[in-house]
Amino acid sequence: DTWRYAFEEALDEVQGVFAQKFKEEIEANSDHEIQLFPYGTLGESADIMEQAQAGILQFVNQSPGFTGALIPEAQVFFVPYLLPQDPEELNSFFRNSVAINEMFPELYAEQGLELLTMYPEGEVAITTKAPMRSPEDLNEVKIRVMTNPLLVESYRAFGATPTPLPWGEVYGGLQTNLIQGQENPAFFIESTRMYEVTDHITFAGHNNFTTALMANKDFFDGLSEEDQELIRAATEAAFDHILDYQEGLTEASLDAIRAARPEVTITWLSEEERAPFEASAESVEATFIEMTGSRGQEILDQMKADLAAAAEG
Ligand code: 6CS
Repeated sequence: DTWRYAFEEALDEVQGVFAQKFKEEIEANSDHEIQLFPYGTLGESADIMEQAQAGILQFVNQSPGFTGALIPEAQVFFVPYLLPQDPEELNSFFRNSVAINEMFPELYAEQGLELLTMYPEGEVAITTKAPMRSPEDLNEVKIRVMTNPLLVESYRAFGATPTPLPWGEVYGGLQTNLIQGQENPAFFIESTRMYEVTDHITFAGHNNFTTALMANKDFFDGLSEEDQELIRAATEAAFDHILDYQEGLTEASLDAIRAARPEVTITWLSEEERAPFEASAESVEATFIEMTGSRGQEILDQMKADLAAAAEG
């Protein structure tokens, strides 16, 4: 039989590399086949989620940037400066987090989804048409964000005018000046040529892009134990593979951008410059708790405990 698996990126982007490894593992170890649907083949991110919930797709890779509209607690990944940038610490967090491995699966299950794993896709950079070093520089600047209320809130706290849009409208929106900036990891800025329509790439250290692989829960629950184990093992192999794959990816992507368009500036804000952005985290955290109540508080507390454990190594 054939299992359908959709994701939000192209085959040679991080989610695609993950998906190809997953497919390879499933097909090498069983008679099942995986049919991959990259970004655009079945619509936008919101469309593939609907199809997965309806059981038309067996697997879907979607970022909390979009899932946050469905599962409010998943917005916790948009509290700025929560995740560390150190890759070892970050990877250890994703591997061992109780919040991710034990608490989130229950919330996803309520939406008919079996959460298989969450993994990082790289430090997020903000790309803009005008240079940005302070919240004042973002005044009246329309920054496109994924359709996630807390991400909107965090850009408002950064001093910008957040504009939630599906991915498909971003390149054109920048071309026509409907928006003047957006945020994404370096590999995605390079592969989707964001450097053609924005001129300044700024790392504020505020986040790392998180994404998640899910299965339709009725499909997953109906499988034999052997098949469930096969899927868990393939997920683990793809998880390990994607962490290895990302070693040096940000630097290589920035090099490719410099080569493609030398006039683009690439800036890492100093600690001093980051301070006013970091200061906004507290209010965004408070908004997260307002939106999600005690369940959100429990997730946030557990995430902080998981992050502290990852920092200790
Ligand atoms: O910004 C977005 O909408 C997209 N960014 C990434 C890195 N992956 C998929 C998502 O659609």
